[in-house]
Amino acid sequence: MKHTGVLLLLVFALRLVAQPSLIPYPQKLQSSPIAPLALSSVHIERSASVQQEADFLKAQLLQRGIPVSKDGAFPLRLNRIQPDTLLPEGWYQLKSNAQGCFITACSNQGLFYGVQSLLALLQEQSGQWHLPAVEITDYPQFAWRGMHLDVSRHFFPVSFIKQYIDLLAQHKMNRFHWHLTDDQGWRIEIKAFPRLTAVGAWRKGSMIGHYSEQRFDSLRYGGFYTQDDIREVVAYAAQRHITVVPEIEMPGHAQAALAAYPQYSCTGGPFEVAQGWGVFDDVFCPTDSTFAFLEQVLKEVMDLFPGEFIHIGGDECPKTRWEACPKCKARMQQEGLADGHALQSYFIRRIEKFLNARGRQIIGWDEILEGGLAPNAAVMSWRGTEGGIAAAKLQHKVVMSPGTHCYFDHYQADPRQENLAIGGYTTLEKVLAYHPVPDALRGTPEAQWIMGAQGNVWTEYMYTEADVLRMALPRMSALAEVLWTGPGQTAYPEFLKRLNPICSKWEAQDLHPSRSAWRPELFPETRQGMPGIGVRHAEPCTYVVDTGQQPKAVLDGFIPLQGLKAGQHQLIVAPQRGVQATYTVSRIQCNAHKALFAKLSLNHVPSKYYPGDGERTLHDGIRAVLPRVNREWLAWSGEDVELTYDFGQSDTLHRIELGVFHDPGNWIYHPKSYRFEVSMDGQTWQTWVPERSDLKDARMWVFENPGGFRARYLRIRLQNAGTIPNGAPGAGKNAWLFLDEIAVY
Ligand code: TNX
Repeated sequence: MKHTGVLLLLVFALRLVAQPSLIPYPQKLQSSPIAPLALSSVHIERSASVQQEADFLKAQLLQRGIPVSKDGAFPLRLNRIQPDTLLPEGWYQLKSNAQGCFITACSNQGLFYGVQSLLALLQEQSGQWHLPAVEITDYPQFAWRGMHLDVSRHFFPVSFIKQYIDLLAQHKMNRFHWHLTDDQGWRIEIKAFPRLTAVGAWRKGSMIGHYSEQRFDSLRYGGFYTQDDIREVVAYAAQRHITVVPEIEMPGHAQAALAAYPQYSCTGGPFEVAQGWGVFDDVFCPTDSTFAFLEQVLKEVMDLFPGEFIHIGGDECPKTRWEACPKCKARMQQEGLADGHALQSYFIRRIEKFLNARGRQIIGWDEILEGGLAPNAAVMSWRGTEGGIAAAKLQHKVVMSPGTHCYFDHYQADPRQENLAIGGYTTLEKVLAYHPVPDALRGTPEAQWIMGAQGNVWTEYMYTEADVLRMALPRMSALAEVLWTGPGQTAYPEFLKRLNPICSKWEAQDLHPSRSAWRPELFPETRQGMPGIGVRHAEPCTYVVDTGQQPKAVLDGFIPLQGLKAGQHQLIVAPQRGVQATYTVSRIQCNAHKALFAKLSLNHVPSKYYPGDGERTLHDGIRAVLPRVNREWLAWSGEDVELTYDFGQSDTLHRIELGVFHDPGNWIYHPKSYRFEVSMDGQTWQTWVPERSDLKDARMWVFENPGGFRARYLRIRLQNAGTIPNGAPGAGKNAWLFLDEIAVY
């Protein structure tokens, strides 16, 4: 009897001390079997130099309604001990038991991380706060744990920047990369050059919709931070052991600055602050007066930002103006510079010298490697990992931020169910699987040059604070787990379980994280040659095809498309145990048609840049909605395309729907001509002339013979538009021919 009682108590306690929802997860955590400790009131004890962390903790506790007083019942102790060089930076220990909660560290930073863990451990149940009894030993795996935010494309007020910094702090991140200047707006007050913000912070309109649509509104848009604002943010971040890394873009992405001071361009202007996104030709002209201007700007920047690194941009600088500019030519001759890349390298080196002389280091995007890396520069690798690898081999410090895993402006789930984004496809699972040390460096001495990684939040398509939060959360959590806990340490299903209550907390605070990772992921998949829809989800799922159908179980993560009536269907997939909220349902439109099950061969393999899923992409039942997710399209540059279908036996066909695309701004053109041929034996071919054709829809051309025609083989010949005509973007280059689902009925 007695034993049963103890056992029950233990089971009850264990249930309550389910794995704590900590992200990033500590290096070592031991849960004690004793029941969580009820906190009615607490008092804070601290070592001498720990005022700031104690104040922070107190404010956080009061915010949660936990009384803090000198004679509070439960002690929380912040204990700073002698520095130990053997312990990694940020190291701390946390022990909580019936006697109190004891956080020990050799640095205030370590204590701060202990405080963050303590706050994350606190659980509220019907108004009563509990702290589980645990023992934690913890430290980070990477030194640079960063998040970036672009405030140029869209501007966010100081109140939001602080919220963002709070989120970094919760994740034990320690670098906030503040992208303050770009073509679409200069956002930092510079006393010596007031026009930078009076003129450069405001644009006359903004792009609406996706870049490929080239549509604009005509609303004045802008904003900037005063130097007081900046000081406030820097101090706020410092209290949270976060260094703010300001970015002042040069020599490219400078149009807003040049709108204010056109004399620092090659042509003299005039310019307007850019309204559209992209890369612009007018950049800083490397004259002495431009350098004097930039040095003055950087002086004020250094006064505001005490951190070691100043980010000087360096990316996407077209050399068009420089190549046509007498001042640039003179500079190149005088300095013995062979080309535009060498001139860019000269530019960056000169700025580096200026900053180094004042005790600062530069960091720049990986283009600063081109033409020769400045002697002490750190590199942020964004165009994949090559830049990072090259810089590490040259023994330069590196922050990894490759587009593939660290661009949180990319889609995080099926674009059909997401708000508009720039493109790409970077799921939460993919971020969690990221390893900041590229394969090529792993296990080599050069790996030590990789300081860590950073998530980038470019805001072309993030108009509001809610947009930023939805794109940054929870991918930031996955990156924090990688950078602190370590790469490859965490299984995705376990991570999702830990993340769920954290997301609920954010939701309660109106900080809405994306819940896309909780929806079943749907994608075209072929099994044993048969097309279907692959389903990836943490739980068993059911599906219905169209409404009013009986749900069926998804078996083996696959829904076959056989047996569907010809035509368009909506497939809805949901977790079997029930739909808890709308975000757990996924939908996809599929087209059942004859070409789904035909054998398709192509005369040319598609471009390696748009390989799709091989020829299957053209008959997988899924029509690409967006032209920006590479895997949905096949594309050919300059080539004519010939598709041959074998339906296995002769059949009656009467309608062909051709998924095409036209976007001259991106060098993509409709086919110049089309031709259809049919055959019964694959040897002798006859031309098929459709009775009706409809080319009105830019994305789908339709051809029909309502009476039908018989064929076993069908060949479609599409002529590439060829060379892009004069006056159009990319004139003289090959046009792209883009194809997607080709449905045959
Ligand atoms: C490239 S990343 C840029 C940014 C854009 C971003 C959009 C980098 C150094 N330059 O200007 O906002 O792509 O993903």
